[in-house]
Amino acid sequence: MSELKNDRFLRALMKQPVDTTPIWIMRQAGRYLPEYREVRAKAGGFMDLCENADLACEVTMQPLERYDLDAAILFSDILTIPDAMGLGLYFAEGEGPKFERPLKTLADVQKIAIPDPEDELRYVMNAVRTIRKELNGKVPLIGFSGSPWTLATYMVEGGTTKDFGKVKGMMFSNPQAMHLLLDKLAQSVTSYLNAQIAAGAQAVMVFDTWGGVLSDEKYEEFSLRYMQQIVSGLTREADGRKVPVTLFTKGGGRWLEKMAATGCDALGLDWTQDISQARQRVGDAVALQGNMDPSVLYAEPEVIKSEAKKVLDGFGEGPGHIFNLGHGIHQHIDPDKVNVLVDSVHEYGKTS
Ligand code: 1CP
Repeated sequence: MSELKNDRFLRALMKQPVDTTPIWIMRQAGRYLPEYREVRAKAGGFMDLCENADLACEVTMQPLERYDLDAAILFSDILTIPDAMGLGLYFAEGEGPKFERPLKTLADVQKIAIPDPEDELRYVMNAVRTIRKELNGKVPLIGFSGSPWTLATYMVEGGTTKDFGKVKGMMFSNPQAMHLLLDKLAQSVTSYLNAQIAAGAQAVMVFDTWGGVLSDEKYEEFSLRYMQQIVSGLTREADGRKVPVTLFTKGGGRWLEKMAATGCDALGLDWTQDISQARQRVGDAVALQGNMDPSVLYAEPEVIKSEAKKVLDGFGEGPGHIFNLGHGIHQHIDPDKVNVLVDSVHEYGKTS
């Protein structure tokens, strides 16, 4: 494998000194980019993009051609695992992801099997291998998965939800079914991420987008415990380098210490958390990734620069910060605004 030319991102995740703060952006390949919309229209559907290694590679590279980003992220989706479990993922136009066969009962959960990442999910591993080759050491490649709880919400609800009625209903009325599902998902995520690492992913991130809707007690029992199981089962070194793992619970500000205690290397922060307070709470244990409000990118360049500076100043001096938005970039952002952000983080990050 080729030598890594820019390892700022990996160094920051390991809390090693860097020349300036590294930056990447959640959902950096996506609908705000006209070149993405073009390839997606040609491919037919979103899953057609994910299942074709050359197209997945092309859209992964698109933001790196426009911006001086310090990491690439595999173009795929968290819902590949439930799809491989046989739930029948489809995208209804304008409605987001849906499943043909959501899980309703313990018997449904008992029937699902743990997918073999080099079989049902081989298309993802092929994309990882193709992207690593194409990157040729330019920047590191991030692999990812959803957290068991977050995947379970889609699998039980059958799609996006606002009230989490069905999945919380199962959690309260049939905890045995929920725990069996979460355990199967934790095993699946662990082997899926380890396969991505074997295929060439140089860091991994677990997206717990919906952990924040749980109470303290339920978060520990139904989300954190299974992320802990994953962290404990991951390959932590490959090709003579550490493979850092980042946990991101959106709305998880209450639980940073507990998340850090899983043994992960970094925590993703959403924008509702104060990064300097977060650092005081956990800074020695883990690196921090985040956390500018994605909506700042609707504002003029001067506002973007001053808000980015606030995040950098908030983290303060010393290593262990990866700049990012507090959640994915919005669809209607002007792509030129991203250049303003990336360049100002690199410029101002030199002194902080
Ligand atoms: O119409 C389209 O072109 C599809 C839109 C789209 C895209 C671009 C979806 C469907 N997924 C993706 C890519 C994607 N999803 C990436 C690619 C890499 C990158 O960041 O550039 C990643 C990391 C994800 C992860 C993902 N998918 C999450 C976790 C992160 C987060 O944003 O909270 C979640 C919750 C999903 C589910 C999903 N898939 C797609 C959509 C629109 C959604 C969200 C649905 C919802 O809000 O419930």
